[in-house]
Amino acid sequence: MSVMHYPNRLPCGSRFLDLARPQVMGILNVTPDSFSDGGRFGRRDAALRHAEAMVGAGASLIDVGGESTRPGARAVSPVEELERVAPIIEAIAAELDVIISVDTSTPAVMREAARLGVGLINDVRSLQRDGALDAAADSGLPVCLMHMRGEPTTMQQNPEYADVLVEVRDFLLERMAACVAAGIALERLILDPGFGFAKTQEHNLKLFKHLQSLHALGRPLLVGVSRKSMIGRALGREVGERLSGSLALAALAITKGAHILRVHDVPETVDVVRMLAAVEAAE
Ligand code: 7PM
Repeated sequence: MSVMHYPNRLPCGSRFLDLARPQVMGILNVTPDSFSDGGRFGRRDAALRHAEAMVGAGASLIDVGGESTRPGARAVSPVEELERVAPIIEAIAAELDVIISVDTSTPAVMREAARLGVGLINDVRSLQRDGALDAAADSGLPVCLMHMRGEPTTMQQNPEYADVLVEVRDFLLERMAACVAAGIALERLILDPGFGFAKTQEHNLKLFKHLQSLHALGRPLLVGVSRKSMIGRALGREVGERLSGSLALAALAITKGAHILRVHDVPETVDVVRMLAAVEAAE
């Protein structure tokens, strides 16, 4: 038999991501407000234990983020961001069999994270910072491009779109072209509509309803809606009460062809993925 072609296996550093079935990305925030007890080493161990639990529950990716993208959050220096994420990335790379994703817009963090063994760059700013395209290109890693307008601090101040679907698609197309021009092949790109980033409730719901239209861009889709305000607004639930809404959207995202779900609640989301797969496997 000749060498098989695996169009659904995305190379992520030393590992492969199977895009033939939906994959769960577990969120690991390493901002000072998370894992705050126990000082620096206590934080690293707590983060590692949380990552380990998510991997054990079936996450194939762990998204490590050190810059809070929260509206109104204080800007973090590249050094501070690196001091937060580097020890966690090192610990996960040494201890766990999982693809590490780094949630960053900072070129220096991309370069160092690639050296430490991450398999994916997840940038909510779609490599628009100075030097980010080159840093990502040099890493050789796949990149998740996410739609956002403006900056997290101000993005929710009256976002307006003539047609949110068209504008999200055109933005992603423009960033895809910028990546190709910088030497990042299309085959390395993952796309994300950026739920909750510079969007009203109506924008978020419309984007979700028509998620399938983004398949026209020809690349795998990542969806991040876990515990977000769009669930809070639709259901009138505080952030700690959004699991059912998150799982409903996880099931719907898979039904609409999403490839990667970025979530807080890994065991529950993996059950959703497995339940849908069981039904799909029937005659
Ligand atoms: C406050 C507001 C805290 C928003 C955290 C967030 C996404 C992401 C984030 C996403 C990709 C969250 C977000 N969201 N990366 N990073 N897609 N690719 O709720 O939707 O986790 S941060």
